[in-house]
Amino acid sequence: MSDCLFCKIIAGEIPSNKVYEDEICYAFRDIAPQMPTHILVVPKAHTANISDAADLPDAVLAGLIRAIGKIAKAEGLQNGFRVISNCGPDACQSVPHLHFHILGGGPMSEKMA
Ligand code: DGP
Repeated sequence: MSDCLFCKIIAGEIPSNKVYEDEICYAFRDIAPQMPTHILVVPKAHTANISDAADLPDAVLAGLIRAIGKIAKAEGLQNGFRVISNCGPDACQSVPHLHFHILGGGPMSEKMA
């Protein structure tokens, strides 16, 4: 989508700190990290969020989860990490392109919201 921030990052039109890329997804460091490790994993195909993710092929959905696991290993998050995908206004989704936050690098609260 031409006016989508994350589509522009994937296309290299806006710079990003890339950590991983394959045919399905692109991953880069969050501009405002909330943990020592805070990475965004986004599908190259545009869809707004999980509510619309049924539009994506199963191979893309599976590929995203596989990529998250690979990235977490490569980042040394053996002690654990959290994966969050904000969906819609109640969850404060600010960028309407499906993305998964990988958060780690230290202990987190048991409380998730
Ligand atoms: P969410 O609130 O779940 O939609 O998360 C969007 C995240 O995207 C938020 O943590 C900040 C991050 N972000 C926004 N703009 C940019 C950008 O231009 N570059 C990078 N690297 N991250 C961004």
